[in-house]
Amino acid sequence: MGYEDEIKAGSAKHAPPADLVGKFQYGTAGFRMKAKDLDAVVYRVGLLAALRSKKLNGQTVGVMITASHNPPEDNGVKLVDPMGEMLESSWEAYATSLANADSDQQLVDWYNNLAKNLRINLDAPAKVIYARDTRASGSRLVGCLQDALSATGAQYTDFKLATTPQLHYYVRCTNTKGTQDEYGEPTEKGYYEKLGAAFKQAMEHHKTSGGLVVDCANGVGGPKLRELVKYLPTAAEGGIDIKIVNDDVHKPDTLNSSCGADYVKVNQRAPPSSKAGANDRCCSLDGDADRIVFYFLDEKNTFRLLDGDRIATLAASFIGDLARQAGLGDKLNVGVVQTAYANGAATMYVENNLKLPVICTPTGVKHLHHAATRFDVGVYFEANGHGTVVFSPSALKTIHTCQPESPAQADALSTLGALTDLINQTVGDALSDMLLVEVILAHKHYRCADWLSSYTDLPNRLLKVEVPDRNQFQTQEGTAERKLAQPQRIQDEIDKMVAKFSNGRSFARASGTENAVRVYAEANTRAEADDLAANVAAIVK
Ligand code: 16G
Ligand code: ZN
Repeated sequence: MGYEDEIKAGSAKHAPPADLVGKFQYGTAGFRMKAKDLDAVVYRVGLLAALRSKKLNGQTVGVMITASHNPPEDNGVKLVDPMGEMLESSWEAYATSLANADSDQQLVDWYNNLAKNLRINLDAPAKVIYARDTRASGSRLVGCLQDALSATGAQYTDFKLATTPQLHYYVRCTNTKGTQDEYGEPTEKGYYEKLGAAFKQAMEHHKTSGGLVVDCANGVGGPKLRELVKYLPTAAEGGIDIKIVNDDVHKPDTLNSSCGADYVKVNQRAPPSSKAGANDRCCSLDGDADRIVFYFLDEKNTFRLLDGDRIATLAASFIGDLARQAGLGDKLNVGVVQTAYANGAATMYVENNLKLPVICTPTGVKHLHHAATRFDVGVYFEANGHGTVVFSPSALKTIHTCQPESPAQADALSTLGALTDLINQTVGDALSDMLLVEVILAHKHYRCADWLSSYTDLPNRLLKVEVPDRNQFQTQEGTAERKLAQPQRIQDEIDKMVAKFSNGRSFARASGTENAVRVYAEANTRAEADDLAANVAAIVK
């Protein structure tokens, strides 16, 4: 059978639900929906993965099957480019068009058209690697993917269960192996060894204090963290005393249910199952372990959240200090990238106290990541806990070739060097970020309360508004989603409403992952923030 017949045969096996054809959309995090509707989409993403790899001369492309923090019955699929970054944005439209082909023949035609328009040699080799989270639907969807890869003659490797950031890591390692940019061993063991060794180096002469309770959202982060722990120094050796909770991956319904980073961030409370006492350091991962938030109960038993903004400010301040201590203060420009959801107080703290530049981008890791690469050291985090730090090639060179002039400089350089390995440079990684935070807290002799005290958050509220068609809500270019271009009437009304609140800030944007509009509001007091959010939600509705 020729490839066209193979593609058609596979497509016939994985037909899309008729009522959804024309509606599939490669969004902020790829395709995401009820898992039962996803077979055809995954099959077609497999075709595109093969095309992408062929286009890139057989470099390895990744496919991750996950729906992250969404409910257990959902699933999703996204592509990872060769350096472990998100799929190049012009290709998102190709993914959308293949997903919406309304017959097997049309799918083949569009596949051929893409190859022709993009000048892809269909005889070129293709290499694809993939993994999935713990969702029950994952293995069935992997079957759909494999059918597509077989039909296109792609070589493929199944990394089975992995966190999303692990897959990004595997992709980059595979493509850089044997080059001067070698990123690590493309194996699970290689990932743990790299993080373990970097953590050990960064913790030289330092000790963590108190334990850390890690809520794994009953997702893939649980078993992976259990493995990682084997590569870390024990608590007695100065490592972290980690207590893992919510790591049941055998009851699929428990995934992200009343636990995990999204639950904690959205509800601004600890998981109801939490037994943590006052000042116990806690953190929560999401279902695919690319997001993390920290929290604790203060002396008055009040819940205190340390979200992505807090991790960004902590990391930026620490790295800025290290660069100065290493004598590289004027050689490394450190900057912070946030989205419109960053608390206004965090932005002011970075600009006024840390004296570092801040860039604001639209939501979605690809935007933040891209902007972060404009700095020598770019710290990017979404408030929801997704983020990382990227070091430019020249920053890496500076750090690794600098000759220290004092023991203090040598120490700072060694820690900085360790961070470049500890931090997953490909994408936000909850496990890597968790270790980063632990290192910083140990170096600064901080408890959570000290970390929290660096600035005071402005009271804020995030609401979700169900709307008939989210696509009617278009943001204005260049405003990083803080203003709507369409419907203009709604933006005008929001502006008028915000003007009634002192220090008020509010915006509405269409979600990239659900058919809803999100409303964010910030104001001087809790009551005003709630009031502003409710009023803006009413305008949007
Ligand atoms: C996706 C994004 C996440 C973003 C979220 C916003 C990636 C890998 N993930 O999960 O960064 O915060 O979407 O969701 O880019 P929303 O568009 O529904 O608000
Ligand atoms: Zn996630």
